[in-house]
Amino acid sequence: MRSDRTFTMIKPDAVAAGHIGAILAKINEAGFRIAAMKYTQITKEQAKKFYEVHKERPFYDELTDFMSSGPIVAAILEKEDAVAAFRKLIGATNPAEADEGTIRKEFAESMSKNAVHGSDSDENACIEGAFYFSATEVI
Ligand code: RTP
Ligand code: MG
Repeated sequence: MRSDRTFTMIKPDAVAAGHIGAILAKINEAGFRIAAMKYTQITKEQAKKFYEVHKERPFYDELTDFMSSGPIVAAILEKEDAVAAFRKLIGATNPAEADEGTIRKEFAESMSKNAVHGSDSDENACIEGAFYFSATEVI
């Protein structure tokens, strides 16, 4: 399992607020290389599949409604220890607890509308990247 890749989505709240460019700039400045990128919108069914690990959680329905509510940017990013480095860059799930300088501190509205997703393990980064990109779409 490679450890230099993670998967991210710029979520519908941040896309709707016009933050795609600013968030990509922070990702660039932090030294991530973009290996794949797509502007797209997923259906409720696709969101339920993507977030299947959370299906027993109380926020599953709200989360999958939200993630299918508007366009997103999906991307595979490369950097050494990508998963941990990217989760540090995005900050805590709840923006009220996110450190200064993190993407969620700057751009997230709330716990549910929290601007970005970042994979939580190398294995999930691989699974989540494959959900959006075929092998030939990863450069
Ligand atoms: P993500 O997967 O989006 O990078 O966020 P995360 O690891 O920090 O958080 P996770 O526990 O995986 O939860 C996935 C997303 O579900 C929403 N959530 N809402 N209302 C709530 O209590 C609640 N808890 C989680 C968030 O949008 C979170 O990013
Ligand atoms: Mg997560």
